[in-house]
Amino acid sequence: MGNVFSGIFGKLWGVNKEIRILLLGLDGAGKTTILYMLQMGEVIKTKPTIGFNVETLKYKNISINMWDLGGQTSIRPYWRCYYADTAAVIFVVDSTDKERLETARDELHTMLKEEELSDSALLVFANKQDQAGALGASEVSKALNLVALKDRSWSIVASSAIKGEGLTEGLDWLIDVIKEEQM
Ligand SMILES: Nc1nc2c(ncn2[C@@H]2O[C@H](COP(=O)(O)OP(=O)(O)O)[C@@H](O)[C@H]2O)c(=O)[nH]1
Ligand SMILES: [Mg+2]
Repeated sequence: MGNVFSGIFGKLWGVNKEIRILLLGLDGAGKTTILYMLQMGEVIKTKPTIGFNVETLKYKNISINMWDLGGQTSIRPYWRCYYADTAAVIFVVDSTDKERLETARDELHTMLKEEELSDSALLVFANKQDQAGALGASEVSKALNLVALKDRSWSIVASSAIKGEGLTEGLDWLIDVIKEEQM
């Protein structure tokens, strides 16, 4: 029986599957730029996000509701209001912002302790790789202490949102993991 059902659902997956992904990270990391680069393929002029932006992206037959939540200190406590039913978190880091990597690490690990995110996959973008002095993905990974993450699929991808580099590579990985884990 299990096989019959998973077979049917497996076929349905590509047809009308809708998933929710959250874009999180400190303010200025590049979340909004990534959202609109993925959706429209172009760089838009961003303003600090107060509240959130949400866009629906069609990607590989899947409808992704991508929520870009404001990252300022004062609004970070509200991130948790959006955690339910989240297939994945994309955590964006400004790889040039060395002073705030520790803050980013703390926010990330605090967030991942939430019960509602226990099944969510994690993709980290080590963003702004086009900038001189940007830390590489492995250095950002170390600073965020990603190896400490247990029982979770995670990956880190070097990206430049304004050049559009690394974004689809990251999203490809994420969608494959979500498909595997939810089928
Ligand atoms: N050089 C560079 N600048 C970026 C990149 N991604 C975002 N930015 C810039 O960083 C600033 C903050 O980006 P934004 O998307 O608003 O960050 P958010 O607060 O995380 O939503 C903007 O001036 C963006 O143009 C990137 O990959 N490289
Ligand atoms: Mg923003």
